Amino acid sequence: MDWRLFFKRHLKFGQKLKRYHHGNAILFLLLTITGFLLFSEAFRTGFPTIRVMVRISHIGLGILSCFPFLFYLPKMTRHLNTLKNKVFHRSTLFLVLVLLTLLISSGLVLVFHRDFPPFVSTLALFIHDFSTIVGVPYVTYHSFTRSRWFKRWATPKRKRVEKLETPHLIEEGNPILKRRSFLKLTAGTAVVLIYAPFFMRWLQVVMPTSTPSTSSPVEKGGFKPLPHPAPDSLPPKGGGRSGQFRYYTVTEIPKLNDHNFRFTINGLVDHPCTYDWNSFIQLKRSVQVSNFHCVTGWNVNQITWEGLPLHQLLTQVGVKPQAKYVKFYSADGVYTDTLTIEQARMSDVMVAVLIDGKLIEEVNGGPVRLIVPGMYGYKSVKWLSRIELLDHDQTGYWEARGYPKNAWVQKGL
Ligand SMILES: Nc1nc2c(c(=O)[nH]1)N[C@H]1C(S)=C(S)[C@@H](COP(=O)(O)O)O[C@H]1N2
Ligand SMILES: [Mo]
Repeated sequence: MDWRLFFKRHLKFGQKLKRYHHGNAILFLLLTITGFLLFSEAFRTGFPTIRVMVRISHIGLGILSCFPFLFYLPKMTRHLNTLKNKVFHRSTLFLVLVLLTLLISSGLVLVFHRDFPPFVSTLALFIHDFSTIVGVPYVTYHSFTRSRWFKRWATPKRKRVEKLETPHLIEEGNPILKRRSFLKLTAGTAVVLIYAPFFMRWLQVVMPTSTPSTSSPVEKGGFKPLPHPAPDSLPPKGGGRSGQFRYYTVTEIPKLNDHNFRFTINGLVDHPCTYDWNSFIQLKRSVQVSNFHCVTGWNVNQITWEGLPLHQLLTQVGVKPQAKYVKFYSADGVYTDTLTIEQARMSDVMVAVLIDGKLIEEVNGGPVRLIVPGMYGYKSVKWLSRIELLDHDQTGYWEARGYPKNAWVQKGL
């Protein structure tokens, strides 16, 4: 890479193109790094405090990356003319431009996803992921095979001198081309192998799983007896959910079973109480169908939840007049969130136990999680173990780390 290109004035056409190309390459590298951090589970757990900062940098870099692209567009016709006879070049250029357009436009939709209907953000997230999973391996391959180092390696010294003197004939038997295409193929295979695990991981995230995992204690029968699904719950009244959860946790998944399970309501209430698994599943449940939205853009629709409406629980325990806030604790010992008492009394806020007629899976926050359908997912505490009524507000886990206090999915509520 020639750094001087960035500081020179009055560049020739080819040099200008090179400058955009290099600018693009640097931005793409930084976007890949920040994007990878945002996608990574380990980063969510390890560095939650800087997650929001990384998100802002990713968006800023994304906006910057529009510039080389915009500067290039008016020069595109002239560039294409110079590539008239290079079919391969033209098609890779086309691929790169399509990928960039997809990445930039879907990225913009994701930044402003509150202004779009949820299905648009689901689609934008899919496009953003997909163009990344295609684009990053391609760019890795491209930067490697175009590097000076690779070129030198692919062309033996003796031949390099020769090359200067006599132009090569492009024919099957040409040993240099043979060596080069062999090495390119090897590099290509290596790149595919390196990125395959990421691709598989992404597929797992977005594709509907036909067979639910049976590895967690929840499904292995760690919870007995199993709660009996209501007729509305199985078969699910909502017809079965559409879309995939992206399973998030900022801690290890807490190991829960029917022995150590406890569910407590205390604080400013008349009758504080703690339930064990047996008594908990005796509580009266109801069924609702609702959608789930994450602030990062994915949505799951038509979920049939069965559980305890929170307003009903609050009435049972008797809320003291001083109580103005309701705090939710996760059994992971770290994650908490708080609602105002008015929000907590909304009819669709639920302490959920069954999803589409089955006990909620461990990764999904089971056996008991909160759901607040009107707000972003970070209000929906997983592995819910305690509800406390308070007279003062407390900042939730992600809110303390930069997520907005206003978590309403619909703007203006
Ligand atoms: N205990 C706990 N609850 C949590 C989280 C978490 O990391 N830990 N993540 C929140 C966020 S940001 C979202 S979007 C949803 C994700 O739910 P899921 O992992 O079942 O998809 O859970 C919320 N509740
Ligand atoms: Mo989220």
